[in-house]
Amino acid sequence: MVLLPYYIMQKLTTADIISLVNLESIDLIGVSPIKPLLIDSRYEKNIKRICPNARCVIVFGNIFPQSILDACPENPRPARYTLEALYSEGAGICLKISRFLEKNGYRGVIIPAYLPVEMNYETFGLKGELNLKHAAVEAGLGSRGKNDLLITPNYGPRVRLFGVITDADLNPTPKDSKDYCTNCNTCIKNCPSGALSESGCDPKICSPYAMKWGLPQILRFISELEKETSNKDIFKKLRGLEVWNFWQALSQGSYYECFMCIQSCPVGKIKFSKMEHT
Ligand code: B12
Repeated sequence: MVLLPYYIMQKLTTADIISLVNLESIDLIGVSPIKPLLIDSRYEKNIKRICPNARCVIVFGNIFPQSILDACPENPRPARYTLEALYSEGAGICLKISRFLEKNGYRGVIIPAYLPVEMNYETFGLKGELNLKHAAVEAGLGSRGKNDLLITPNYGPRVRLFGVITDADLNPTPKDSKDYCTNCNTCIKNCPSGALSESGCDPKICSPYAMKWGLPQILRFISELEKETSNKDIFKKLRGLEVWNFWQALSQGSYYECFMCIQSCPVGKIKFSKMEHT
């Protein structure tokens, strides 16, 4: 048996990371310098703590297949299932990047792409370790659209984003100055909750509507339960379909039932041939 040394300190390049990730069929990848992302003291303190001497963020996106999104809102279950698969796929690739960086003597800290987020009364769990949309814009993956999402030239907003912070001195990929949002307002017109407007997305409106079986709805359910006066009615509610749906969302980890701001965007949309029934 040959025991290889765990790591060899080596100069890494952005091309090394791109070729590692290309093997995973990821074609949306870039590197953002860390500095422009530290827009407030919270991010600054946090990044110092999780990755001392952080220099940049490797950011990539995996594609959310459009046909699955097109099945919403009639049936959001395939999209809910796919979302979890996308997050697992991305997490696996982040792990590969992190291990690769460590083998070369550098830190590689994965930014949670979704949950967990820090829970406090200031941000109400609505702020990530780092803003991945911001990182993606800085790395040249696309531009910020009216739907408040990253719009990429080829897939529109139909990409999930992932990031690994590192102290390796990688060359940033150039920022793209083009605006890919066509300003057609389709996303605003199609937002069923009214959360989207010219001034962006209001998370207080989006969250309870889109996360149909998430925390805001669990809290509403509990406060309705508190109003019940008889034990019989309490138990009836506890055995009802809402609790089954909460159980399903909690055990599978998918809470979103609305994807309209992603689905409705015309940028990069595939025109599928019409289905013919004979
Ligand atoms: C918290 C969160 C939410 C919250 C709050 C949303 C919000 N507006 O931030 C809720 C639950 C509502 C939510 C909803 C959704 N989310 Co969300 N969410 C996150 C999470 C975990 C953190 C985001 C964060 O830190 N926001 C903090 C606030 C302050 O940031 P901000 O809104 O960007 O505000 C700043 C900017 O507006 C900035 N700003 C304004 N204009 C511009 C322009 C540029 C160029 C820049 C750089 C900055 C900038 O100034 C503000 C102050 O800092 C990220 C993952 C991550 N770590 O990034 C995913 C993430 C942003 N969500 C995502 C998605 C897809 C969704 C949903 C579509 C859910 C779904 N059904 O799948 C909806 C879309 C809502 C919408 N249209 O915006 C994706 C976006 C992918 C993409 N292509 O852009 C992410 C990146 C998850 C991922 N890993 O892919 N989300």
